[in-house]
Amino acid sequence: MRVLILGGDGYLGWPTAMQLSALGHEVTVVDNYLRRNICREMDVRPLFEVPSLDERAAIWKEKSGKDVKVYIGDLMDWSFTAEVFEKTRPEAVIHYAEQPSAPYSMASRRAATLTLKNNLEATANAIFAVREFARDAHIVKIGTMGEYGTPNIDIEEGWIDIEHKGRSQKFLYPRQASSLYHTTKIMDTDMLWFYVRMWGLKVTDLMQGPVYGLITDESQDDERLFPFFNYDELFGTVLNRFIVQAVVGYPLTVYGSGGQTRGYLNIKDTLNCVRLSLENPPEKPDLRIFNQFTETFSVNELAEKVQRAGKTLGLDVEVKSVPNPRKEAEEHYYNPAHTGLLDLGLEPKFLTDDVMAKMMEVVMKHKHNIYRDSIFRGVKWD
Ligand code: USQ
Repeated sequence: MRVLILGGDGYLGWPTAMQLSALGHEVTVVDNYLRRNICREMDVRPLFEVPSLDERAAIWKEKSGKDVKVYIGDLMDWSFTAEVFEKTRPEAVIHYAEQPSAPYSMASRRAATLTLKNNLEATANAIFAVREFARDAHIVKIGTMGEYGTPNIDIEEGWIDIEHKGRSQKFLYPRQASSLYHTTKIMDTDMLWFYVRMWGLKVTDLMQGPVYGLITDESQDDERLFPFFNYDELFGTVLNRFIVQAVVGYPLTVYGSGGQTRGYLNIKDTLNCVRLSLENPPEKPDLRIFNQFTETFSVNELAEKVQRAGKTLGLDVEVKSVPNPRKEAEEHYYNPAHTGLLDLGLEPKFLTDDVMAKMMEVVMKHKHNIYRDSIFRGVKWD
């Protein structure tokens, strides 16, 4: 299949590109290095330097004999987007090309408008380009579980049947996010649903929880192919942060009372969820939604697990509650459905002590790079 990956430089984009290329798909990646540039601007650094996309494609070619085609440019620029789609004529488009940090989106007016513009315009241009150059392409979009927020009722998989005054209809499940970044993902979902109704697109919107992990099958024997791994407050997801904090002896930063519960998944499962969605496209025009996570944990549970795994490596891990910089419920009901991807054949890789210890071992090798000042900045939501 000709697959176009938007946002191919990121934490998930590059590992996805390698996996699909290894499976024999014809892969093209696009990126404008937005995440790298914001990291530089905000003085936060990935755990290890990551070669440019062109360099990584060359390393991958050397290892696998397979080509990954690279375009560097901005998807907010229509002429660039049109050129990429016209030359590629993708059969599937995987859309990761968004500013992915909730704290960054709340850091300033400039960061907020950048997030709004980038995320919505990239999505709109991708939709327009599919219509013009790849009419039958299946769009696989990364949304977020954060679109739903933490309602006091069970979370369904994207849709809910509403009965009202004796009549009923299926609607998008109610959404109420707790950051501007998450709100842009709600807007993306709405926009996709609108164009599914208008133009008959085929879309899979993956409501993904926070991802953890470092190594995927294609990068395990070559660190130059590792993903862009953040552990700072802005771009690091909580478990990745805790693993790095454990290694460098920084007390685990549990925000507030630590009862915040989310659905988590291993980066290897992200790749498999995306692959399964790709291999099983909707048969007719549709907005198909899957909740993409494998296990739910509270922040306190994660901290305890990291503390225990650290012990097996001789690390004395301290856990410390810090005043929560975010506005979010710290104690809440959380029961989201997640059967769609399991039904497609997902075999989850659960969070074991061994998985965490292996991550810690890799992080230890790069301990000298850890920039302690970036671990907690306290970006306040209000
Ligand atoms: N948290 C802490 N301590 C920390 C960092 C985070 O207690 O040092 C808490 C947060 O307050 C939150 C939970 O851990 O309650 C998860 O935080 P996170 O930073 O791992 O996740 P989040 O900001 O929601 O965003 C991440 C990704 C985002 C993705 C989202 C999925 O950055 O791109 O969409 O996870 S979800 O959370 O399900 O919306």
